[in-house]
Amino acid sequence: MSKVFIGNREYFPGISQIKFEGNSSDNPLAFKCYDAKRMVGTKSMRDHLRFAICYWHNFCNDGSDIFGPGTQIHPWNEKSDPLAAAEDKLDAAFEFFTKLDVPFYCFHDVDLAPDGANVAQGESYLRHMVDLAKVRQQATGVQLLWGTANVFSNPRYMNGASTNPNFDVVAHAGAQVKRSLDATVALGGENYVFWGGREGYACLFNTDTRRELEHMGQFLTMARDYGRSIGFRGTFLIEPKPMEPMYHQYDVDAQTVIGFLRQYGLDNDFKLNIEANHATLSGHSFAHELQMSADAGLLGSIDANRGNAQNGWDTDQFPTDLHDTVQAMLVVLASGGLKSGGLNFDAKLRRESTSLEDMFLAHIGGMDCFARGLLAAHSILEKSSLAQNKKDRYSSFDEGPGAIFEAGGLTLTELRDHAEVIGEPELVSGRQESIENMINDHLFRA
Ligand code: XUL
Ligand code: CO
Repeated sequence: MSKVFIGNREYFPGISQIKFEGNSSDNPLAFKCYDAKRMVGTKSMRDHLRFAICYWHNFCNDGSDIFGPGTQIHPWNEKSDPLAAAEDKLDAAFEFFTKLDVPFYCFHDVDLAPDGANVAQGESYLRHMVDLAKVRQQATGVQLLWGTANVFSNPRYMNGASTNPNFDVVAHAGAQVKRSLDATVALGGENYVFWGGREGYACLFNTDTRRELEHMGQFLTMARDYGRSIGFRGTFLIEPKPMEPMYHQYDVDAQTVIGFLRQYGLDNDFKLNIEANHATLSGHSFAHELQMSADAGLLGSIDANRGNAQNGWDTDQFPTDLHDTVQAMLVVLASGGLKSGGLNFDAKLRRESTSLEDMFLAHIGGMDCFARGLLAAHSILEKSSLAQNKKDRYSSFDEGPGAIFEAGGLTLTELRDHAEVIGEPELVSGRQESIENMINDHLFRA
């Protein structure tokens, strides 16, 4: 591709297409491991990893936090007219996507277009931006991994969106989800995400939790039905998170969400979008949350980032921990791959990282980190005895009374009688240290 920007202006001058240069390269603006076309097993790295860039952290935020204003100056943010600024932002975004050569991107409705002064204006702004995005998708081949609605920033959502105690607010959330579903379908989005940003509570004693959860089930059912009625054939995703911004959020973790989806009969249409930093906020590991989702057949997609081990907040840092990515890719590969999901970098630059080049460096690092994780995980699954050892560990359930127990054919009394007959079982090592050493060995072979 000779020209990797769309409009008349280049927003990242001096940075050309990021290329794979291999492990020996010292060029910070090159991939050391991510080689899109390289085959790993039967699929290319590009198809295994299905990287996506998020709109919000890169093009909408400027480093501001609760203690001070933004530190990052963005050339796409110069115009005072919000629609004109949104158009510049779109061009900058597609230049960035193509220079990094990622296959996908993700957005909230209000990332792409200004919110508008009322429902109709918001819909019309979004339709305008969707038309422009469609042209840019066609010109570059970049596709939409998922769309979503931001139903947590506007002050009206301070007490939640679908779980708000005021029905009129629930209606506004409906309007935003409807326009976001329309946008996602118009752009061929493969998934549609619900992150329950303020679906929860700050005070248990002014909250009817039973009623709020029923409203959430009802709302998601309506969204599912509307999406299907306009031809959305992709996957709906729920992104668990236990807290931040609320003290308690209903979508605490994967197992809570799986139970909720089954209770409301939504588990044929919905899967989970697991975010690494949300997993650690809920007191679990990233790999644990992926495994729980995979076990339920509901692993949909991933928001790739990491937290900070010392403070535990949702710091949304770029993934750099190889252990995290190997463990994640072990679960992903063993469960059959990402299918229609992807690896969306829901990660932001540190407030102190103020150059536009930092955006590239952060994504290059994250992509290489997952590529290395992919290679190590593939090597472990191909060459080590990990899977066989796990299978062997449960072999007492493969035949005899164990198999009858699994099939539901034993009573508690028969279980007791078996214990009496066999006496004290022998202690069998779980060999955890051997597994941990083996993962490290494969990491440095990858
Ligand atoms: C917030 C978060 C969101 C969702 C989309 O913690 O992860 O950006 O991914 O609303
Ligand atoms: Co996220």
